[in-house]
Formats: sequence, C-alpha cells, structure tokens
Amino acid sequence: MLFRGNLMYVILIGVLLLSGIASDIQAQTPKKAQIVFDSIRLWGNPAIYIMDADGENIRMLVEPVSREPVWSPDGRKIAFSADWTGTTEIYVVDADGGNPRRLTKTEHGVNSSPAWSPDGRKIAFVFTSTRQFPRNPEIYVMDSDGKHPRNLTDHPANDRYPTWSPDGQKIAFKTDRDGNSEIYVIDVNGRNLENLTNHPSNDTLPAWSPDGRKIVFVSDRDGNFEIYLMDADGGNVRRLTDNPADDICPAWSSDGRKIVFMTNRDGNYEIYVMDIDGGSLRNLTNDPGFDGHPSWFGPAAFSVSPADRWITIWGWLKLFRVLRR
Ligand SMILES: [Ca+2]
Ligand SMILES: [Ca+2]
Ligand SMILES: [Ca+2]
Ligand SMILES: [Ca+2]
Repeated sequence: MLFRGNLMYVILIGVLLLSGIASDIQAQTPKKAQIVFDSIRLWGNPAIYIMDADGENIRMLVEPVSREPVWSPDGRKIAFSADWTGTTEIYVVDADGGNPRRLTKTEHGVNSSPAWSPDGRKIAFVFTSTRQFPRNPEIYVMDSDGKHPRNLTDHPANDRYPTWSPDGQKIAFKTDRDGNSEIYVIDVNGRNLENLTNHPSNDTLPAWSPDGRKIVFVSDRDGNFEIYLMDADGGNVRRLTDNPADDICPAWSSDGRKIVFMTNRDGNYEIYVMDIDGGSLRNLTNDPGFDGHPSWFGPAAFSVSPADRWITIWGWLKLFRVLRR
C-alpha cells in the first residue's frame, strides 16, 4: 500500500514536471515558422516586427529604434541592434520580445549586423569606431552574453555582414580590401583567409546555407543588385532574381528550401520569399513603409528541446525503476 502510494506520487510529479517543461518550451519557441524583420510602418523609425512565414499575423515585437533582428539557432532569442542609449548597440530579447539585455557598450562607435554561431554560444557583429577616419568597420566575435569581444578581421578595409558556417568553424563576410566588395571566408581563429567571389563588381551580404554547402549573396555584376547562389567554395555561381530593382539581404529558411529577402521592386522595400532556384516568388509584406532585414526560424529544424525532453523522460523512467526495486 505504501509502495503504491509512492508510485502514484512519483507518476503525478513526473506528469506535472513534463507538462510544465512542455509548456515552457512552447512559451519560449515559436510553434510554426516565423520571420522577424524591421519596419518603419508604425513609428517612422525602424522597429522589430514578427510574422508567420506566410506573411500573416504581423505584430511589433521590439520598440523603436531597433533593427537587423536575427533568431538564435534554438528560436528562444532574437539579437538585434538598437539606438536606445545614444549609441547603436547589440541587444538580445526573448522570442516574445521580453527581457531585453544589452551586450555591447560603446562610447564612440556603432555596433551592427549581429550573427549567432550555430551553437548559440557566440555572436559575430560589426563594430565601426566613429573616432577613426576613414571609417574602419571590423568584424568582432563575442560570447552570447557580450563577454570577451575580439577583433576577427583587424584590417583597414570595410569588413561587414558576417555569417557563420553551420559547423561553426568559419565566417564569411564582405570586404573591399582588394579594391571592390568581395565575399571572403576566414576561420573563426583568424586563419585561412580566402576570396570566394573574385569579381570586379560589388559582391556583398552573404548568408551560409543550413547544410553548409552553399552561400547566397548579393551582387551588381549584371547591372543592378540581384541575389546569387554559389557553392561554399565560390564555384557554380547562378543568379536567382531578375529585376531592375535592388534585391538584397537574403536569408535562408531553417530547412534550407527557401530564401527570404528584401526588394524595392514595388516602389518601397518589401519582404519576398522564393525557392532556392528563384521560383515560387511571393510578396510577404505590403506596406508603404520600409520592410527589411528578414530572419527566419522554423521549429522543424529545431532539435535541442525535444532531445532535452527525452532526456528528462529517460531520467524519470530511471527514477521510476530505482523506486520499484
Ligand atoms: Ca576593417
Ligand atoms: Ca567583387
Ligand atoms: Ca535586381
Ligand atoms: Ca514596405
């Protein structure tokens, strides 16, 4: 009788804990694919908005002036840059827009373009000192709590727009150190710098594919800014867009099947999505104000929390077996 009472107690506590963990996960990560972006639609200044990946349910997530939002790899946080203290700093909020934390603190400079490492432990970003002229944007890497920032590029050229390889070993970025904008790649330890584009036009805004095989980027090599796809070694370049407007800021869907980007082909910037062959083009926003800098999170690609849950269940099963002995 005593044993049965204990068993019921253990099962009850287990169910309560598991349901609590499940609801905690639901509260912290989106249930379906979401896109965060910045827009001036309400305030005249950029603020961060969120919408379903089909363009529905647009609502403001972070107050102005905030821009360049990027999902953390687990979908629980969003990093962005904001002008809330007189300087442009990198911040992080929870996925529901709450609990803002400032990661950088600068007196004479601008921090921009945050990019999460694939394990979520580091953030690359661009720091541009306003004391130096000509300006010298550099790519820095810091811990995701803002500690230990270090200069990765350390070169007088204009170095911007970092994107991590999915194995966390490399960072691709834009630099004009050879006289025009190129996409370079560098190991996270600062070694093995390599020019991937090698083209006289402006090549910029790289985004590494989730499978690590491709890099999408922007180039004006055909007369205006279009979106291109290349292999991660720089080979096999092909154009995805074909429109006289600026097509820029591409980002991957979490499953690697779509590319979301911004374009002013309708007279002002809107967010569009397309397949990775350029097909199935679709307009997701439709507002006279600026809409840009999209970042996609899809829970289908998210594996950490289900694993945590199974570990928890396994832990309870083991406890259950111990108590039965
Ligand atoms: Ca530089
Ligand atoms: Ca170039
Ligand atoms: Ca174009
Ligand atoms: Ca718009």
